[in-house]
Amino acid sequence: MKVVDRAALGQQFQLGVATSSYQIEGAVQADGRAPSIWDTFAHVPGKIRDGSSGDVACDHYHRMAEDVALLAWLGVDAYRFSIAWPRVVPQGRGQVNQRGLDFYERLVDALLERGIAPCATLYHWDLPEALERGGGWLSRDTAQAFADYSAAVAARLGDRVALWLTHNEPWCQAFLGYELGYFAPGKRDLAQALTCAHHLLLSHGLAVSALRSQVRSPLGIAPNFMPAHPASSAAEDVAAAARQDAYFNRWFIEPALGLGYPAELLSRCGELLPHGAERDLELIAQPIDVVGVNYYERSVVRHAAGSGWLEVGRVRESELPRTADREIYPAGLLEVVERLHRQYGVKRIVITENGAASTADEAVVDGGVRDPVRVAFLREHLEQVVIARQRGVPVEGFFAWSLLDNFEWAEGYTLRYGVVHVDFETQRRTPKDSALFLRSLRRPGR
Ligand code: IFM
Repeated sequence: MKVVDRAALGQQFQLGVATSSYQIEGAVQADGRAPSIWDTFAHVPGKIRDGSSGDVACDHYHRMAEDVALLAWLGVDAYRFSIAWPRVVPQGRGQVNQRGLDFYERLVDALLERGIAPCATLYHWDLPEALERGGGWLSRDTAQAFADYSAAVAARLGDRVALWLTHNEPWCQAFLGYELGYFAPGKRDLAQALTCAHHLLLSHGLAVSALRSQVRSPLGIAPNFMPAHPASSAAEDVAAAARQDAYFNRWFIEPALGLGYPAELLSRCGELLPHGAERDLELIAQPIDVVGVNYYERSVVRHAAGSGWLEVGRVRESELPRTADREIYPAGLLEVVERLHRQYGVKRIVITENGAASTADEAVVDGGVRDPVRVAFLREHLEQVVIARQRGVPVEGFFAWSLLDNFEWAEGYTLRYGVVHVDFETQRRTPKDSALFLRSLRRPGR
């Protein structure tokens, strides 16, 4: 076991917590915000496990000052939040809503006053519904609309945001949203998923170009990574793991880094890509400064003939302990960052998400919340970060997911990911033991 303390992480290391707009803000009609695809989707009966929505969520929009005070108490170096496109450009393109930008400006300034670096993600899945009506991510024009929206945000906040991330977990938007129907907009069509994925990548490239001329802070993207391990040493399971890896781990980062789409999968699905997709690869591969890593788990897979186009089956049996929704496999984080650095030559890596879920009944007792699984989870993953840094892998920061219990997408409020407990009846915030653990890692003097 490695010691995880501030000295082991380094004084320059950026320790933070992360959130996203639709999961915490609520106030879905405030100050000119228009609906997003998640407002629509969450209100379709049967889509969200507990029938809930992000209508109120953590009411962060109205409690931002209190939440920034919590961040200051935690002593974090940085805070990663996402900006809601439908607050800033309610119809997706055209008129910029200054009142939407005012909110993020107040947030950024409040963070800076407390010495906390603001790190902004431009897209965490809340596409303006107005764009969806015109084809959403299936329309190439949405990529340019995203770049224009990004430029509008940078025009207001470009002098103060410390790190810009274009997309959060584009795999989830494309494949959970368009292939598997589990996320908004709830489609089930592989060709649509691949089209969405391509337009997300294109929008990333266009946004990076737009931002590059406006801001000096580092730019990047935050895909999710999940090492794919074969269930056995049989050649067909090994090949299945390679396919799963290309599908989940390589589909976004390789085009973004100028390596094109993984050839291994093009033979299975390449004809479903938008016509002329290869001509966009140069636009997509704009130089970026940082790769964000969202890491939660690995997958163990086997060959599953006839199970769909990928012919991969996930094996869930494992001896390892689990959180409320996932196997705990800290070594996978090291595997991901080593690969990014050694195979792809990435020079700056930030862990943009990592965290553990508990069930909804996690409760406040005697003014606190005992969450030993989450404390151990964070400690063990930070240990992997310490090891990575000792091996020369340039991991510069770590954001725990999440600051607050929040709206966990299709799982509603049935899972709690926060280091701070939220009572959704009263909106009372109570730091959990995991918050105290993060606090114990703050820089001296904070
Ligand atoms: O809550 C999500 C977040 O929005 C994206 N990454 C994974 C988290 C936990 O499932």
